[in-house]
Amino acid sequence: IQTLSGPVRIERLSDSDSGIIELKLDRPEAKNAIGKEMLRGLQNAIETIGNDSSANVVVVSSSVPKVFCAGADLKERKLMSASEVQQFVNSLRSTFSSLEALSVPTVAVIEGAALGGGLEMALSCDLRVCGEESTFSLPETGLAIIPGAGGTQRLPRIVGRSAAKELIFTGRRISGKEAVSMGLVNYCVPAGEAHHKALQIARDINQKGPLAIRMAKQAINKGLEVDMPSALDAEEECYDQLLETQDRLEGLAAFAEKRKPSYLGK
Ligand code: CO8
Repeated sequence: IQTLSGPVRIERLSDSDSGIIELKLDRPEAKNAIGKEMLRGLQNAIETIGNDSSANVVVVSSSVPKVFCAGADLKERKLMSASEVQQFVNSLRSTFSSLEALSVPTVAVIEGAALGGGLEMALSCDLRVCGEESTFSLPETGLAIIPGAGGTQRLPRIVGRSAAKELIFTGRRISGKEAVSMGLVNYCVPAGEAHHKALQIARDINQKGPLAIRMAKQAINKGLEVDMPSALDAEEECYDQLLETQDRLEGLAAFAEKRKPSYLGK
């Protein structure tokens, strides 16, 4: 896999972890704030991962200590006209939607601050793991805007409308412990251990039938957007796509032979 450099890097792990891709935010001077260059980096990284059929799971993290992402680059934004802001935010929206739409699971690792657009990026991932010293907030209303890169829609779908409204109306910063108690993150672990925990989860996912994981993600995501009968149809369609796969037969053979399955993704 191509290793992208600049404020966004991607790296593939090796050997038995080779289906795991790391996407790392690395703009220390601005606490990973998302400006134009960072946005381009994210777009390239997501496109590269989307075109890589051997990727099975993506871990999204920060290389900068004590911060996941400080949100939109407020210094760059101050210099933009309203139409430039609109264009930028539109690109940010579609970038987060492409992240969400990756066919493979994504796990965000939060150690430190996940604020504004930074939290919206984490909300576009499938799972979130944080360190205890993390803080989460959507401070946009304090800046006289609203979370406009998916925050008003993805947050209530994850934590429920009441909790989401309180966080968005007040901009309150919450801790990792509170985040896990409201279901905003899947796990809150001691500070510094979130990446390790996310890798454990990624390894578990990477052992499973790769096509099954893709179909499970697709069935869940499609189903949540539609009524129940259509959702069950979506599940059936995804299930049916696995019936003719070699991996399904391998799963049955491995069970009968009491060994670990060896999946090929076909
Ligand atoms: N943009 C630009 N620069 C930033 C940002 C940012 N969001 N955040 C931090 N920086 C810069 C600081 O200005 C500082 O630069 P300098 O050294 O030149 O003074 C440098 O990063 C280090 O920052 P701190 O000294 O503040 O570092 P700390 O470790 O003390 O604190 C924090 C780190 C907690 C991240 C703190 O910097 C902070 O609170 N930042 C502001 C975060 C914020 O308010 N983000 C929300 C932005 S709004 C948003 O994301 C909306 C996006 C949705 C798009 C849709 C809109 C319609």
